[in-house]
Amino acid sequence: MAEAPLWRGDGSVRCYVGLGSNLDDPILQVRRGLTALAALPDTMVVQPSSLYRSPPMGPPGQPDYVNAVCALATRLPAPRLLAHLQGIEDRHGRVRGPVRWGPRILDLDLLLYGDAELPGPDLTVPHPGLAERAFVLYPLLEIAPDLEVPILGPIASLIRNCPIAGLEKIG
Ligand code: A4P
Ligand code: MG
Repeated sequence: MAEAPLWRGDGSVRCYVGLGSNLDDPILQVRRGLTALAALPDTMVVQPSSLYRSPPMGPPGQPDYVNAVCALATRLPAPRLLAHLQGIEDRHGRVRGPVRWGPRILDLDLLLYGDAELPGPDLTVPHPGLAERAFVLYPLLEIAPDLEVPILGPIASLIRNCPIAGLEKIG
């Protein structure tokens, strides 16, 4: 699908946000997350992906996840954008528990910010683990099949090395 002609030449940055939820009606939570992204200041939604269901990566015994990615055009600097994403998580009732990769109502990760390579730890871009996560790569492929991921290479190559591993498109 052709990208909308948003803010061409005005200094906005194309970035990609990953959304995930496996608590409290995950489909609704991801939809609410997409709505909240559309309301961010100095930012426009370029294209959301379909929603996908996937088995949990991390501790077993938690519900399946619903995931999506969304392309944005933003004039926010990356740290400001991350702060806004964390604000959305908090307003949606996200509780940061002690368990790594434990269940969550809404998780928003900044996957890519233009061509930026940011080493973290408060903000690592490209998002660590992106290349191993089917629930990130397949939705990205859907909305940006020609995407060149900084450091890692073309999305089509990354997909070839990432089994779909139970990921299912749910619309
Ligand atoms: N941080 C650094 N870089 C970034 C970035 N690019 N985007 C820092 C977002 N945050 C970034 O994040 C922990 C810290 O990472 C923050 O302080 C931030 O400054 P968090 O959201 O508080 O905690 P988290 O999400 O539990 O941590 P983590 O390790 O980033 O988890 P992930 O990578 O988000 O994975 N299984 C399926 N099927 N689908 C999923 O979506 N998600 C997770 C969480 C586990 N299993 C999953 C899924
Ligand atoms: Mg996270």
